[in-house]
Amino acid sequence: MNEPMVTDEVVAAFARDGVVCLRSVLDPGQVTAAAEAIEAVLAAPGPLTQVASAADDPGAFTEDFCRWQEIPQIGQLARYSQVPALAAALMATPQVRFYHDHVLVKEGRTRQRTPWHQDQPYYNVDGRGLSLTVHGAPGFGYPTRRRILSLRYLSAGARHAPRPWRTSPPFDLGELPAGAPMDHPLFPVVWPAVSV
Ligand SMILES: O=C(O)CCC(=O)C(=O)O
Repeated sequence: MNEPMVTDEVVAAFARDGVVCLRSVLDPGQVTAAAEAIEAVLAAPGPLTQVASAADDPGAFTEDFCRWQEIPQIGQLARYSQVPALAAALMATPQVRFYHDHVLVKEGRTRQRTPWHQDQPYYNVDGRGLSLTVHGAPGFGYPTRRRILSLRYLSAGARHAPRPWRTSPPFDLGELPAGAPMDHPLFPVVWPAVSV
C-alpha cells in the first residue's frame, strides 16, 4: 500500500514552517495539462495579466491570474485533482475553497528577481491560512523558460477582509460583508470533493 503523502510530520512541518515540498502530486498527464494551460494563458493573456520585468530585461517575467473558468485544464487541476485533498490535509481544515490560479513565467535570461515578500497584503482574506509565508525567487539565467501554475486555496477559517487598496488579484464580491466566510461562486468548495 502507498504511504500517505501528508503524514502527521508533514502537517506539523507545514504548521511550523508555512511551507512543505510534496513531489509527484500530479501524474504525467496532469503535468502535461498544466504545461498546456500555461501555453494557453501566454497565447491569450487575460485582463489581469501583467509583465513584471523592465522593458530592457533580456527575458521577461509575465504573470496572469484567475483563468480557471476559461481554461479547462486549470479548472480540472484546481478542482478535481488530488491537490484540494492535500490542501485540506495540510491546512487541517474540514473544508477547502479554491481561491485563485496564478501563472508565473520567467523567460530565459530574465534578470527580474522576485523580492522577498509575503502575500497577505495582496489578499482580501484574513484568518488562518497560507499567505503569511515569506518567499522570493531569483531571476532565471538559463536559456529555457521557467513555468509555474500556482493554485491557491482557502481554509474553512478564511474570512472576507475588504481592503481600501486594489488587491492582487482584485475581486468584486458585491455585498459579501467583512468578516463573512468566503461563500461566493468565485470560490467554489473543492473539498470535500463534489461530484462532476
Ligand atoms: O516565483 C516567483 O517568481 C514569485 C512567486 C510569488 O511571489 C508568488 O507565487 O506569490
